[in-house]
Amino acid sequence: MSKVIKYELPQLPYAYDALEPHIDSRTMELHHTKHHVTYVAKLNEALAQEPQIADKPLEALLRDLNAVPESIRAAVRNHGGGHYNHSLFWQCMKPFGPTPLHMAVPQKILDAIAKDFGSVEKFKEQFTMAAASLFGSGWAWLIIDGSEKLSIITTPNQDNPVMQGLNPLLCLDLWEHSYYLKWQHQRGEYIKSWWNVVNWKQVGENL
Ligand code: MN3
Repeated sequence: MSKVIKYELPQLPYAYDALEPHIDSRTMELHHTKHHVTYVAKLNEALAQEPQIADKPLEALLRDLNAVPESIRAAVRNHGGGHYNHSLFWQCMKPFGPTPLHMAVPQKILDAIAKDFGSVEKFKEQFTMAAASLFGSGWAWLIIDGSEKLSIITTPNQDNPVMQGLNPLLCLDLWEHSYYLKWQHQRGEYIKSWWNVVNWKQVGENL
């Protein structure tokens, strides 16, 4: 019998209040213990119905959703996507440090961004614009494709680049639950604030 993978809520690599004042403690706590936890529970629930695919790693399921039985395909897409996206999102942030940007960004990612966007500042401008103009709930991503080219994409709901055969390096949650308590309708303020807590070292490791 194949082993059924039971997903668990990952621990945050920092305290709920560690991203203050850029991302508030209450939002982090609710986001982690109410939203993310639900994606995990519903993913487990779905996979329990089709145990023959439940030994496949989540990334493999998301890369080939057509191979997931139709009865749970939407659940794996939404809740599996939700679990994957939030797990990456937590890692892509870290407590704010006063290190100048050009020193915080590892050389490897600095070079890759310079090649495809001109500079980190230009990349940030483009990413911010893409994130601000996404309609409704979804995510903004920095991705790398099969030919090693970096680009910015947005996805609706809990869809992600893995589902398109792309590899994510950095992601930003644009669902209102990730900023509404602090910023209400001002998504632009949330995005601006979020840049202060981006974990560039992790982005470099994702490359
Ligand atoms: Mn979220």
